[in-house]
Amino acid sequence: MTYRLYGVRDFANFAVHLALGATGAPHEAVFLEPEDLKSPDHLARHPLGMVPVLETPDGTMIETAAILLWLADRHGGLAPAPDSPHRAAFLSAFFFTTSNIHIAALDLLHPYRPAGEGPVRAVAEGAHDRLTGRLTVLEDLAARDPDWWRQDAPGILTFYLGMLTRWCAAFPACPDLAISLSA
Ligand SMILES: N[C@@H](CCC(=O)N[C@@H](CS)C(=O)NCC(=O)O)C(=O)O
Repeated sequence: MTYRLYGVRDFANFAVHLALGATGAPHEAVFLEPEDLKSPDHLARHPLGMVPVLETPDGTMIETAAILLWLADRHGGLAPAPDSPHRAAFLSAFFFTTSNIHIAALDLLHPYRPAGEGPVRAVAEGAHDRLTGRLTVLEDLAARDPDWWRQDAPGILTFYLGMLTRWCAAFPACPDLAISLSA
């Protein structure tokens, strides 16, 4: 079966698209417009009208982290295998990224969401500080067990983090609070 990935350009489907490409498995990407996400057709795929959505032989999947981990387990080579001694460190860093870094990135990109337009600057500055601190934590985790962090063999963590850091560099609501990729 050909995987079918539903997404919007530059939304969270980007990491899944990179992972699908790395598996070499047949896949197609269906790009929607943001205004299509709450259509009955898409709400039938995702109860909140979000992306990514991946159609697989085992059924329709939602949630970026779940999809990435499922692809890694199914196809191998994109993360330490369940019996690998590096699995524990990898899972810690992967879920640190999906929860702590992704959530902070959303506040940098959409600082009006928590409480409207009033505190936008304060929310964005707080997000920038949290991101800087949390990326430093991730660097410390990587230094402890760099096996899953090899640049010659990018995997699902690299794809996820690459997407998040690209967002934080390219799309912050306050341009002066962009996260520097070189830093
Ligand atoms: N926890 C979900 C979040 C997905 C998510 O936030 N998707 C955004 C795009 S990056 C979305 O679909 N936004 C459209 C909307 O909220 O209407 C996941 O990781 O898949």
